[in-house]
Amino acid sequence: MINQFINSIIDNLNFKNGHQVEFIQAVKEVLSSLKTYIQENPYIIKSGILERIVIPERLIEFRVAYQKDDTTIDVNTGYRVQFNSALGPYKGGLRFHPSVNQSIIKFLGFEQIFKNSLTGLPLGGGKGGSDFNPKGKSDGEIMRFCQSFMTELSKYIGSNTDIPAGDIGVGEREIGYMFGQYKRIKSEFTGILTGKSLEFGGSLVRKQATGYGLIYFTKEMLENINKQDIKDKKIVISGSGNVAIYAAEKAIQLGACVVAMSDSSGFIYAKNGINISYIIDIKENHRQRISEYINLDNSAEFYPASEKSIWSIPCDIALPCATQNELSLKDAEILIKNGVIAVAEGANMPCCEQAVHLFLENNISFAPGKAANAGGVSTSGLEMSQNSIRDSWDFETVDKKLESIMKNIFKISNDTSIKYNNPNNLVVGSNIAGFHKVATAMAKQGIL
Ligand code: NDP
Ligand code: 2IT
Repeated sequence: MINQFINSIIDNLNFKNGHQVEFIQAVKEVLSSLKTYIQENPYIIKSGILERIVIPERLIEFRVAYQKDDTTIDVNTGYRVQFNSALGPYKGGLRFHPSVNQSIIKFLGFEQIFKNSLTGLPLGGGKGGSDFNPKGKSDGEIMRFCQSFMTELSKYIGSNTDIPAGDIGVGEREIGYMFGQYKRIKSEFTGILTGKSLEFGGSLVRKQATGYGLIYFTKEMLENINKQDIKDKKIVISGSGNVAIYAAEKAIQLGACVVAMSDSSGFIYAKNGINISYIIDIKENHRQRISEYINLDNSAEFYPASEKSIWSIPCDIALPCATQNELSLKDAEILIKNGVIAVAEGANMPCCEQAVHLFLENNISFAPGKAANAGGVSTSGLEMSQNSIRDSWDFETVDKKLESIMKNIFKISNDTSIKYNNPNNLVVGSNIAGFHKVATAMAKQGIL
């Protein structure tokens, strides 16, 4: 009966949005965790919670044009999905990547609802971005794109309405240009974006937050489930952007050894451990490709993406921190064969559905993204608090709050997995825990 009900919601989505494969993948993953919860809570069906929660409150799509340095015109599509505001103003990042479309934005926005709920902060779920490709663009082109994007987006956001932040292709530089344009249009200096520079309302630790939070969560999971320490563990991290870099930095601080990192061109393998300051220099200071690393450390090797998968490198812990569906069933089989004991998602939905099932079947500790990578948005919430009270907290204060939020997310996900007869299954635990608060709030706010 419950199965049939859930299937009918997914069938209906497939009928309307069958081409939005990432969105449907994300919805299926959440809904299939909720069976026992729905059985015990008839209000879910009575209040039409599932039928409503899978439809965004609003989806905005707009044209973003700007002039390139060579005077030609580059035309892109911009998006903002305002998915669910039951718990607070819409909150979630902006992604600039050529693969961005409605499906990607809706899957990210849907995930964000439950992630933000898990943080315990008053944040609704949203996401946005553009199919704009920042690679190879000059600083002037990036600025003009960001200004054009914000000219339109400014109509729909506000510090009590919707507060975007960064994601793939959007970091401190882009947030700065967008903040400047918003301020210029509205004559208003408010915290409408998070991830700002420290000089104008940014929070200490926001840059490090997703990566550090991922490691705080992984440490907690290892200690509680595996009864092991992160120290001396061999770690493979995909990506070399914001999340990957600071996950590596914190893991190394805690005595782990990060042996491989990647970008879309391939991966580097340094069997005695990567020197993260070289990666920061290559990626943050020079915006270069990861293969540059072998010029700084001649014991390291580079493998092009077309030749070998980063997941073929044996490790104790795998941290996919690049993009959705980057870790396939085949990759999962190889990781398990090579003795992996834990996998934690720094990216959003990086492990394909079958890979997740295989990890769970093989009792590999698995931390789903909406729990494990929630440190970024949590610290965005802390940035909003500081902006509201016109104050700024020191590094240690914010870092301690982040660590305590991550420990709490682990605890509620783990406790919920036990309560719903799926001990150690943090997919079920985090989905039910995140869903419970949003669904209860929706029911109490009436049929909207
Ligand atoms: P960045 O843009 O800083 O870095 C992205 C990294 O992933 C780069 O190394 C990039 O390589 C690689 N990558 C991106 N797309 C692809 C692709 N299609 N194939 C292969 N490699 C790819 O982004 P972030 O580090 O901020 O984000 C990484 C992931 O973490 C995303 O899934 C994001 O949604 C998620 N996330 C981010 C948070 C944040 O606070 N920033 C918070 C929570 C989750 P290349 O440069 O070659 O493209
Ligand atoms: O996926 C995410 O949680 C983010 N990109 C961060 C969102 C935020 O609002 O800080």
